[in-house]
Amino acid sequence: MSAAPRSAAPRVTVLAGGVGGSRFVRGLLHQLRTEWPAAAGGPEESMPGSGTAASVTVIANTGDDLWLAGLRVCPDLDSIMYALGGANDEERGWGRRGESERVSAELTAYGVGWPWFTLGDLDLGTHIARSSWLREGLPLSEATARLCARWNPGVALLPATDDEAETLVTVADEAGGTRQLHFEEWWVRHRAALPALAFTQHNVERARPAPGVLEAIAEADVVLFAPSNPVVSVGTILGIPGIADAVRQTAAPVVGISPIIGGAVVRGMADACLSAIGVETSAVAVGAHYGARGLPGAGLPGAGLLDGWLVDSADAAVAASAATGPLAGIRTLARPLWFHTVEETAAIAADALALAARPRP
Ligand code: FO1
Repeated sequence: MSAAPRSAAPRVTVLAGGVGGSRFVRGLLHQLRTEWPAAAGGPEESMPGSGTAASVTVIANTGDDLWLAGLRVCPDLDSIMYALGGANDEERGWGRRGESERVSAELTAYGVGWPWFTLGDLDLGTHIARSSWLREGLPLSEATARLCARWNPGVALLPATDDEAETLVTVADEAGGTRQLHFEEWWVRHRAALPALAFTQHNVERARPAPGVLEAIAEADVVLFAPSNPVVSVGTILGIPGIADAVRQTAAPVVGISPIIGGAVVRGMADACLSAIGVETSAVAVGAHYGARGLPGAGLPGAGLLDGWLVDSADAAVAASAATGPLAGIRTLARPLWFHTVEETAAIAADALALAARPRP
């Protein structure tokens, strides 16, 4: 990390999915405000929603996005915006607190939308506002900025791209062939129970990083991969042409936090995604999949991306033994990665920042 003077909080850019990503970023903000209260806009008590942007930029996955009932729905952007703006439904991890579903029932009565994908009444306000701005010709990044002007998430929230590059899941069909589903149908309707044969990002070759994304990576003091799904969240962000190379080329150290603990996913169904791309569900395998920066990447095409990799204490021994093998070139740190409270998450973020600050060998 370039020697950010003690008075200034480091500029941190996080690649994140929705639910796990927003919980991690909340801890990161807590940590930055604790270490740099002046620079980060005062104590957390005034957050969330005080509008004091810390030095954090979140690049959010947009592969889950879809048109539904004529509206553009952006699950990961909204999960992060609501969670950091203090409006999310903590139990579900998505959607709005205190939600109702009167309009959704009407849509179902008309056979509009997906009956198994609930668009809450308050949430619909977000989708209607975003869709109206998109119809005026505004890019998703501008619509997101306008939504955030109300919620004040305390970060710069950027979609990975303004273009539509939706994640499609290839599954076997009944006739011995294959068919493609939108990620949300596979994830919500089928709970990822249909074996995924492949994940593709529709039209991704035409997608470009949204304004500010490449700069946020190039100008960061630290780049972090949140403990989000390495295939359909961090992976789909990296799949937008130009973003992975920006990570490879940034002067900032790049540190990831494993979403896998002791061979089990922390949340969601990352294992169902990892098996589809032939990656074992382990902290070592995911770290090796991202690869060591400057060395030939194991999983992603091209050189690796990571300088550092946080694994849970349960994976300390296996990570240490992998230091000369699959994790060669990546500095690993083993520490508890289960997090339930903001303080626990802040401690993880602190260790990630400390690992980033260690001089490179
Ligand atoms: N997840 C569900 O399990 N069931 C739902 O009905 C559902 C609706 C929904 C509506 C808007 C939105 O932004 C997210 C929604 N989600 C729902 C969550 C969504 O599947 C996840 O947030 C991500 O796409 C997966 O990380």
